[in-house]
Amino acid sequence: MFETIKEQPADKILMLMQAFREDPREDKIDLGVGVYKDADGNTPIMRAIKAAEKQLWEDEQTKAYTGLAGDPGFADVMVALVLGDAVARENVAAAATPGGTGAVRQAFDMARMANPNVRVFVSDPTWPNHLSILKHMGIETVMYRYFDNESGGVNFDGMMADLAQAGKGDIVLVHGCCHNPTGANLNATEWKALIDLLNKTGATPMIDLAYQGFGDGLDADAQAVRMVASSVPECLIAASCSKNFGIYRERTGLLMAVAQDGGAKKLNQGTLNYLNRQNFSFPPDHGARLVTYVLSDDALKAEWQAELEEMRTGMLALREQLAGELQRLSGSDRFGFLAQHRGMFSRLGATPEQVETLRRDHGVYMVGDSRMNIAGLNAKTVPLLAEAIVKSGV
Ligand code: PLP
Ligand code: TYF
Repeated sequence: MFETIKEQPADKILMLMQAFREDPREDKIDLGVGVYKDADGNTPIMRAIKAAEKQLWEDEQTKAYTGLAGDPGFADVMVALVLGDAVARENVAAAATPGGTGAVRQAFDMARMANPNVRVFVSDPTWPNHLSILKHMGIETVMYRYFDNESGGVNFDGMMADLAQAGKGDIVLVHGCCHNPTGANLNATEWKALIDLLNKTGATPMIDLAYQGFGDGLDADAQAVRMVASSVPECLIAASCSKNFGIYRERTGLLMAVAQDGGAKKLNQGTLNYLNRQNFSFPPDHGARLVTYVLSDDALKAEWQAELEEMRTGMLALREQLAGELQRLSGSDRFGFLAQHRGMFSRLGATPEQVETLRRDHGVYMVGDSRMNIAGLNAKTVPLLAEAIVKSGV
């Protein structure tokens, strides 16, 4: 029977990872998959996580099942980290999920339970997995204009015009900060205007928050999410702990359903529990427990924040250096957007042919749409990349 299944397209980002590994060149540069790397190209276990693991090994007495929504302590610390005091805790239903991806998937599921004909509006471009999960689920997807290739910023007027077409029963998916794949984000005024539009149309926002702490800081990166959650009647938030806690393979995420009507929490919590049960029963616990340890202990939390800040400011410095080198070599300011972008990624704006030239002639691996993982650079490779970019005619 299996032969009736069509071959599925491979994940382009993961294919690129494989191609990089197989390239024998010593001076190759990996700007592919979105994993943080230090100046030596390593993805270390964060200090606070290592300490929490040691403590957990000492403390943990059982590995019996948790609840369907995971450990309630995890939901509490994560709701506080993401939402601060923008929304009353009793208005937030939350369930642990396998990574941010699990939260995204369950959010789509919940939206479809609410409206079998739901349309999901996604930015053009967006994280490819958004599109592939929606396609797999058979959910109608509508692209809204987002990235402006000319300026390297957001085409906000286009975005607003397209989102005016969304209505009640539709989902508008936005990236809470550090847009993947472009690095271009809305400013506070634009967020405010977007919220007004959502309230006017009645469409429900869904916020994917996978990089809190990688852009302008932990609180600054949550500002938009908090503004949205406190200003619309309902929203969904899919938070990932993979990047900001460096626990990618532990599969740690949280799906939140926020409703201004506190009475809705019981129903929403039941829905989130139900969805977990249909898909995998109990969510993974190890990563969630590490996050709970770190966020519940002042010393561990301070250590984690300090290391996250080192990572964040390191990426910002690389952005500045790259924009500066490119200005020097190209004699123009047209790459200035690289310093304005936030998070791990920037879309360079190169053609597929130029991306291929960069790979073939210079050993520079970026995703086909010219997305670069800034954390794949260090102070020594930035000038090499800048030279390769200019030589490739970008
Ligand atoms: N959403 C976006 C936009 C991402 O870039 C990622 C990245 O890894 C995720 C969600 C979820 O990641 P994970 O499932 O590893 O937590
Ligand atoms: O966009 C990225 O590179 C990260 C990591 O199927 C990732 O979000 C890449 C591909 C994938 C899952 C995660």
